[in-house]
Amino acid sequence: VNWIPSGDFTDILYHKSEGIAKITINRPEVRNAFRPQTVDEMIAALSDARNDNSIGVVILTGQGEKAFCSGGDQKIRGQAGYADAKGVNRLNVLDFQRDIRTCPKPVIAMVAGYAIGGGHVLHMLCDLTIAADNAIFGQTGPKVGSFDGGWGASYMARLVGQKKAREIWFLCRQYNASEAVAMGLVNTVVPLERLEEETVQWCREILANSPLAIRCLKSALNADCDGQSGLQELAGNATMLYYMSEEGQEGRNAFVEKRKPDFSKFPKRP
Ligand code: 2NE
Repeated sequence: VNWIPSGDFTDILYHKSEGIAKITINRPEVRNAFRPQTVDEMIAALSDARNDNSIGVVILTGQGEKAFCSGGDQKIRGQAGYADAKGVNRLNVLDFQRDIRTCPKPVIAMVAGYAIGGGHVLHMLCDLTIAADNAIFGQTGPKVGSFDGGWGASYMARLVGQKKAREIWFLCRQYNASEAVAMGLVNTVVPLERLEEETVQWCREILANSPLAIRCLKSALNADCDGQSGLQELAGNATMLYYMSEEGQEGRNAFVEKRKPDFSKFPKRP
């Protein structure tokens, strides 16, 4: 793939090619742990990918072969979150989690090495996970004085079941890629040297399919877990499709033309 660099970032790399956007956490010296700046940049890049009509799928990954992401940067963890450049404590990764979840384009985690702690939650929140055969998965919260009781707990249980989710969180063990695929935590495992090739192949297969169908399916699958905000996403797509119809446009046109709307020609379908 001929990746073209995009944007101006310090903690991430951002590339585009062939309808694919790739966000790479670029802090390999700390196993791609994120600080607030890293998260702000991921939010900005994902927003760009969402708003770019040429992009149909997003890859989230980490620089190097040792880690996808090791979670929040413990060295700058303050009393109430992770300290940003001004010393303000923040947990802005929760905003990024929501953005992955609500992005109408599939987000694929491409995992080499460790996906640990808050990094593990990020891969879980992605629509698909392609793992290299050196990938290692797990939570560390109860060891390092943290936990994620949001999607990090409840969505994990949807993926792997209640017993396994409690094991992962209570024991803080690490799991290899074949264990992860067996428990439904990842979609497939490939040799490390084929990781990007295989991920891009999955992207190309998605890109060959109907973007509207995929958009509606993502929000439908989310709606099952996400309560009223999940229904809002699904319903937003229904509104968008209605706006695209002649029937929806008749209402707008009548208002703008200061006349009564005429919906008489539109069928009252069974
Ligand atoms: C990731 C892991 C298992 C890798 O182990 P290994 O042996 O391959 O590397 P090593 O030597 O531990 O790490 C290499 C360098 O990266 C730093 C280390 O401190 C070390 O730096 P130096 O000593 O060479 O200077 N590093 C690694 N992870 C870091 C981190 N998260 N923050 C800052 N520096 C880090 C092993 O390194 C590991 O277990 N890392 C910690 C994983 C962890 O506990 N993450 C936080 C979980 S809590 C969280 O993410 C969270 C949440 O629960 C809720 C909301 C938001 C965030």
